[in-house]
Amino acid sequence: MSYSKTTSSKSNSAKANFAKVVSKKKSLVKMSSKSVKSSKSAKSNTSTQSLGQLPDKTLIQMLDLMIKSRVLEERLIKIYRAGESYFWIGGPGEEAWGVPIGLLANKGQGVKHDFLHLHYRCTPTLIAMGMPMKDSIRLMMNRVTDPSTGGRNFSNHYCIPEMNIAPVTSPIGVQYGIALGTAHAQKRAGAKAISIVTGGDAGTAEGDFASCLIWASRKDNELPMLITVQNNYWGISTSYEGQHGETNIADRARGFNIRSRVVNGNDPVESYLALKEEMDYIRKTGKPSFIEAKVSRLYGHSSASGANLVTSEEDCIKSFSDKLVSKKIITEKEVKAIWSAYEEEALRATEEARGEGAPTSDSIWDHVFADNENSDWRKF
Ligand SMILES: Cc1ncc(C[n+]2csc(CCOP(=O)(O)OP(=O)(O)O)c2C)c(N)n1
Ligand SMILES: [Mg+2]
Repeated sequence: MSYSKTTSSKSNSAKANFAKVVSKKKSLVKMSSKSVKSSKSAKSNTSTQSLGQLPDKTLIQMLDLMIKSRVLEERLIKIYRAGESYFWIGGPGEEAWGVPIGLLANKGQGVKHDFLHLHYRCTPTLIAMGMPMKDSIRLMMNRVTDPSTGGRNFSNHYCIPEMNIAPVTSPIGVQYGIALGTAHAQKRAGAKAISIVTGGDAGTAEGDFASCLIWASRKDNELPMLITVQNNYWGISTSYEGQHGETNIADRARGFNIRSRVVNGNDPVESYLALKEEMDYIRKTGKPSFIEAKVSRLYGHSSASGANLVTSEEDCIKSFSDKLVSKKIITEKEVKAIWSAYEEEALRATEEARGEGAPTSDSIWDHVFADNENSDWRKF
C-alpha cells in the first residue's frame, strides 16, 4: 500500500466535485491575515476567522479536506453508536489546524522527509496527506485489513511508515520525547526535513514535554522540530483553568529561547500561514519552533464522555464555509455537494470494511517484541 502519490484520495464523485468548484475560481483573495495572539476565541461560537493571501484553489482545497475529515469522524462515531466498534476518540473541531499541517508536510519515507509524531486527534492531517477514509474505518472497526495495526488498536491510532507517521500512542505526551530521535537523525543526515510533534494542553504536564523543550534547544545542538500544542482547554473533564501557571503554553518555549507563537487554530488561513512560516524557518535554520493552537473540541473527549456535539464552541468548518460563501469563492450549493459526496464515500467505505475479516488469534504476537522474555505474558 502506498499513500505517496496522492495528496487527497477522493471518490470519483467527490473528486469531480472538487475539480469543478476549483476551476471556476481563478482570482486571488486579498485580505489581511492578522495573528490572533493569546486568544480564547476557540471557546466561543462566534467566528474569528480571517482570510489571507491564499489562492482560491488552496482555500477550497482546505475546505474540501476539512469537510472530508469531519464526515469521516462523524461516520466513526456512528459506527461506535451502532455497536460496530468499542471506542471512539478523534479530531472533530481541529480540522482548521490539522489540514494545513498535512498539506505543508514534506511527505515520504525516511530522514529526507518530515516525520510526524501525532496524537489521537490527527485525522485531519492524515486526510490532507492522502489517507483513504476506508483505512481509518478499518482501524475503527478492527478489521485485519487496517494497514496501521492489522485491526489491533483503536480509532485514530495510526501508524503509516510510508509517510513517516510514527505510531500514535495512547499514553499521552510520549510523542514529544520520541520526536527528538527522528529530529536527531534528520539533523545528522543534513536533510532539510523536520520532525513535527502535536499534543494536547493537558499532556504538557508530562515530563516528556519538558524534556522535549530541553533537548530541542541545546545551544549549538538545536534540533529541526516543529513542536505544537493543540489547546482545547480540556484534559478529559479537567478544565485548563487552575492547571497552568503560565499565561500561554507557548510562553514555556520562550524560556528555552525557542521561537514561539500562539495561533487561532479555528482559522485555517491563519494556521496555514503560521505553519508555513515556521516550517520554512526550521528548514532554513535547523532550529526548533513552537506553535500553540487554540482549538475547539466538538464532540467532547471521546465516546467515554458520550461523543455528543458541543454547540457552544466555534465550528471551524461552519465559520470557514460561511466566509467563503460570503466572499463568493464558493456557493452554498457547492458546499452541500462536497458534504454529500463525502457522506456517500464514507458510507460505502463502511459497508466494504464491514465485509472484511477480523484479526485471528494466531497473529497476536505479530509486530510486538516477540522472541524475548517479555513477549508472552502466559510465560511470565
Ligand atoms: C500518561 C497518561 N496519563 C493519563 C492518560 C489518560 N488520558 C487520556 S487522554 C487524557 C487527556 C489529554 O488531554 P490533552 O492532552 O489536553 O488532549 P485532548 O484530549 O484535550 O486533546 C488523559 C488524561 C493517558 N492516556 N496517558
Ligand atoms: Mg486538551
